[in-house]
Amino acid sequence: MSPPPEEPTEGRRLPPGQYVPRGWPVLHYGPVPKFRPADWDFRVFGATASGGQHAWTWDEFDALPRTRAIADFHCVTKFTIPDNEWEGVAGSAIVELAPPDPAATHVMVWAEYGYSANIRMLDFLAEGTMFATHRNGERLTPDHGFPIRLVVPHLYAWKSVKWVRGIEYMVKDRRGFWEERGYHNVADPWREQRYSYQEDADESPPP
Ligand SMILES: Nc1nc2c(c(=O)[nH]1)N[C@H]1C(S)=C(S)[C@@H](COP(=O)(O)O)O[C@H]1N2
Ligand SMILES: [Mo]
Repeated sequence: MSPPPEEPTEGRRLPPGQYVPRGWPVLHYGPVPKFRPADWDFRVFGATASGGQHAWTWDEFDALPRTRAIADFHCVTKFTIPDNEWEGVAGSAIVELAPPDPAATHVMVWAEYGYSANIRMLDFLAEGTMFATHRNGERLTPDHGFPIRLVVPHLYAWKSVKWVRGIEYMVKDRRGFWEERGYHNVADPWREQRYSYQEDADESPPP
């Protein structure tokens, strides 16, 4: 599940079937949302420990404690962008500030226009998982998810939701946008988990 230790980019092992393109492609479904800081908030809802919701304004969210990680980025359409330096707010920091009910096992990450992706709580808490605001020292551009995008470097990039507006803690797994449309529920690129027909029974959400 985790990538091999740091090696030089030349000759480094990529997940099966992946290649390194020129540049950083922009890929998403639908239009790029306009950021309106006064209307923006980040909500934590669903199975919270308190039973209530948490919300941060843009200024509050942008002032949360920050983390950095260097990681590759793997799209299921087979491009891999190596060595991105991501900076942002760790999933684990959100869990500390807005704790889930202990029964919560999964997180649905929600974006503008209703895009969503489900991940396991362990993916959300993994080292490297964060709501990124910067890549390689620069603010994200609108087409790459400004003001924040999730980054889950150890999973295929459709789980790295752009334009995130909130998360839902779940006590039962449920498919997100692409997971409902034939993509793998777990999405580990090292195991080439591309499509839902490849899922083992224990990798699918309950009926
Ligand atoms: N909100 C949203 N996030 C999204 C998507 C999308 O359609 N909407 N597409 C995903 C897919 S399939 C990929 S490969 C990456 C691409 O990120 P990039 O455009 O920054 O390369 O964003 C992911 N995040
Ligand atoms: Mo993708």
